[in-house]
Amino acid sequence: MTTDMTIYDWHTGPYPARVRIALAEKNLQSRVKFVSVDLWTGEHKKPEHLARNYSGTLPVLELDDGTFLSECTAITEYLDGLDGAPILTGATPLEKGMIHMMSKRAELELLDAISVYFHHATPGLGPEVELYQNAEWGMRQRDKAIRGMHYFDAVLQTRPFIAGDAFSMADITVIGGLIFAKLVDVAVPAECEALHAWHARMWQRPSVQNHIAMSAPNPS
Ligand code: GTS
Repeated sequence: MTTDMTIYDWHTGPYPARVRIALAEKNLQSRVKFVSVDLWTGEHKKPEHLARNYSGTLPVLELDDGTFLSECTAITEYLDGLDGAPILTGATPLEKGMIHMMSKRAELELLDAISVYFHHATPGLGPEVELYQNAEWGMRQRDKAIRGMHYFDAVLQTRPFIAGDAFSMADITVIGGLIFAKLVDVAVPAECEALHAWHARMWQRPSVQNHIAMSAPNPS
């Protein structure tokens, strides 16, 4: 099958993971060609990538007609709608509202907070890329992420998935948050039992397993 989409990303990145997992859930991988943009050398801040995405982040989806889509939520919406049978972003207005609310909350309270911690309170991507760092702000965001974990634990005590009774984009966003948390050694508190149980279930999903296998460091 010929590809009709290109994804610019970095294979171990937690945000790219969101789109890779969505692609696998939708069984669309064979339509996509992947192009690596090296975060560790700051390739994502160079003019060539800024022309794809003003914000200078990954991932970016390029369509065959040259249209660029960035932001994981927007890319997931697009992919989910491709076959007219959305399974990740909701079918009814209420499902859509809940999924977007919970996915945004997962960004604000967990994934983006961990990202700020990484960029501000650790060496991040190194001095060439991290031109401004504020360690105190980074540590506050780490605390925020841990509070977020407690919040999602409370949510999962009441329902099987982050936005309701079915797996959705909101679960994928929390998965991205926990992938990032693991990379930077921020552990899920032991008392968050519902979050731990959900995490174990999510890591059994073929889409997540596949991503983890693909993003494992090269043994050589
Ligand atoms: N809101 C954006 C989205 O949802 O796509 C955030 C994207 C983002 O921060 N991507 C990371 C990035 O480009 C990629 S990764 O950290 O997950 O690998 N970071 C580089 C930087 O300099 O911010």
